[in-house]
Amino acid sequence: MPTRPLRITLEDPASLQTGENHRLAVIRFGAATAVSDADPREVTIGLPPLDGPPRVEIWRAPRVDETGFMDGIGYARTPDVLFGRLLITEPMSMAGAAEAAYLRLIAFHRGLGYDHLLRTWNYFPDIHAADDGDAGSMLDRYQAFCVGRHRALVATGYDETALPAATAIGSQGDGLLVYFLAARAPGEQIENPRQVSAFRYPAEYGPQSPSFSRATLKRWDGERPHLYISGTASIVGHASVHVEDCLRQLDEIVENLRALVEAANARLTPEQHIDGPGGLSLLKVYLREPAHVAAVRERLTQLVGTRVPVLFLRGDICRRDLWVEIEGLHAGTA
Ligand code: 3EB
Repeated sequence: MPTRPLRITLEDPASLQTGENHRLAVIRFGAATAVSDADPREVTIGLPPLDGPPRVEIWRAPRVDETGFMDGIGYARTPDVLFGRLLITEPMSMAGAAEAAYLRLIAFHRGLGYDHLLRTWNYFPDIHAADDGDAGSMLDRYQAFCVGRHRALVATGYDETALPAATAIGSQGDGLLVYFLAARAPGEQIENPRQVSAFRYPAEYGPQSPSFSRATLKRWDGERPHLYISGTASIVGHASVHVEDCLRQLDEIVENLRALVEAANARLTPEQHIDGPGGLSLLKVYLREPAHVAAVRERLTQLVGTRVPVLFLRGDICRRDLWVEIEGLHAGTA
């Protein structure tokens, strides 16, 4: 029996008809992070859109079996995949919040029998601020997030070969927002030959290397494969390159995206090959400095063309010397 994957598209908010029951998730972008108490599928990320008409990200599936809330996690599921989201606003250290969030979400996705985490998104404010939790800690909040996430992954028996692709970006508004896609059947971890795997970064970037894979390739019976690409920055090896030069960082990111798509294609038959990055179904561009958006848009169009929908958002990249980061999805209707 063919599986029935989700599709992820950027749309005019007016296309959100009420009562539509094929929706798995609705992701909005605004001034402050918020989740809906009424609809477990809805989240707003505190990442102000920078350019273009209003857009909402909609995940749809042919059949959504159930939506609900469990242990404070809003979710929706199909026979094959599970969307879930949680927002932690209780005052805690960042390490404590990340550990609590991941312990809860892992217990939750496993409890429902969707054992494989394919992709996570992580947003929290003041990403460069000192973590105020652990007394005497010299960590910033991103480094502390990595510590807490890793603690939860170790406690629940995750190993390096099962790490999901991820994004972690500094947002606006209270709390740690995590949302994720899990599945009954595993995806395949893709690493970037131009970069050291994030989970093997040396200690100069923080006491705990970040627990994510560069991309997840997900095949579906009788359907085109999906590729979920992590937030990708101007990093070669493990070093930030072209620091404080936004357009050169963009060039390097596009090279990284090309390398990732190539690494994924090496696992696929020629008929299944993904045309990327210009043929992906969505690019999300995170920019530290709003004033850079026009130049970045122009250069990105030169590099990848006009076919792929692109969303520009104001957010903080986890290393201060990086000004732009791009994530990519190949999960559309084509
Ligand atoms: C990097 O490549 C840039 O900690 O989950 C990108 C994507 C980054 C995900 C994460 C961090 C994360 O190291 C930062």
